[in-house]
Amino acid sequence: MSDTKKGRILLALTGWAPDVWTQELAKAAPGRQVTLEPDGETDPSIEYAIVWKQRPGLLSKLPNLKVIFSLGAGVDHVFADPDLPDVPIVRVVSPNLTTRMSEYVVWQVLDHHRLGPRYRAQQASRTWYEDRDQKAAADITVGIMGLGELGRDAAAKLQVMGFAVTGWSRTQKQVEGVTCHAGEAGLDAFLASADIFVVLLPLTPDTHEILDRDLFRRMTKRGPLGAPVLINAGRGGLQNEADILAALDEGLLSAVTLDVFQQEPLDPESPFWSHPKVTITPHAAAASMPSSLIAPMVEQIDAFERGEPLLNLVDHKAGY
Ligand code: NDP
Ligand code: OXD
Repeated sequence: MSDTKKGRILLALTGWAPDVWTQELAKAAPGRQVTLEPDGETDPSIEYAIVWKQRPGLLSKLPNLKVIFSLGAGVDHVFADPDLPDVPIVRVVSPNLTTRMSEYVVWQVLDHHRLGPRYRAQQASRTWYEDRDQKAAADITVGIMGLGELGRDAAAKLQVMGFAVTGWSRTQKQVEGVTCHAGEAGLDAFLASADIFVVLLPLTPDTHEILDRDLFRRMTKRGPLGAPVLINAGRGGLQNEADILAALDEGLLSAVTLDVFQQEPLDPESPFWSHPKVTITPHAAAASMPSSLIAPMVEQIDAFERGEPLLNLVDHKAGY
């Protein structure tokens, strides 16, 4: 039976089927009332909103909204609403998601390091060509853009494989075994430091299309892979897609893996699909899983109602 004294939850999703989420909410919060958008507009009993790409203007109409929970680690989809109310935003920080993201990063770094794209092309053309100039992981430096929850875990796991790791963040960080650079002042040294660049940045006004021709030009071309490899598992809005294609054709980049795109799903006509130097995954690096995300959110709501502080809060000013 639902307890009407407990704040009601609004679930507002775009592009994701709601059933698995409502089922998980029913399991994790049996005593709490849940409304599925588009119902609930202006409902004064709604105190919490759990969202993925909520409809712009929706949240500002809720008179008693206390907290917004993002169903992603990234919150650019929440800030895309120009009428966002000024309430705390909690984002996903989950060991389950972090682990899957690091699996993706290690998989893609190893794939480029161990010439996966070349061997798949050779197989397609039935070509037997043995490369005798094999590098070890220790010969390769991986540069991680974004040393947050995901970047730090990926850095640790890449080091276990033997890679040297450098990193870049907004504010100076200290991460074991990682040469850390920060801010605009540290960007050139960072870009000169690595052979494979892994992007785990949030999309904010400061990082919008940071992956452009100018940045690729500043990356080192002296490493064992020749031109650098780019792996973007952050957000599509971080990348200038025309510049990536031009950089591949000009040899500023040797190969890219893209999990995220400016427009998702990626247009079937996009040149990325058939480019021989491009590996595509469909925003699948680390999916948000109801089974691992909903129970901790409900626990946070219960704790908040007991007067405890919210965890994993987003900085509204920084945008992440
Ligand atoms: P965090 O907020 O924990 O870390 C973000 C990192 O980026 C921090 O190190 C931060 O610096 C750095 N950063 C932010 N702005 C700048 C800037 N202007 N210049 C340099 N560095 C900057 O985020 P997470 O690690 O949890 O997640 C990162 C992103 O990964 C998410 O925002 C999301 O977009 C993406 N993601 C993608 C998924 C997928 O399936 N493809 C799944 C999950 C997340 P500082 O340390 O100084 O704050
Ligand atoms: C996220 C995502 O931000 O899945 O968590 O992209």
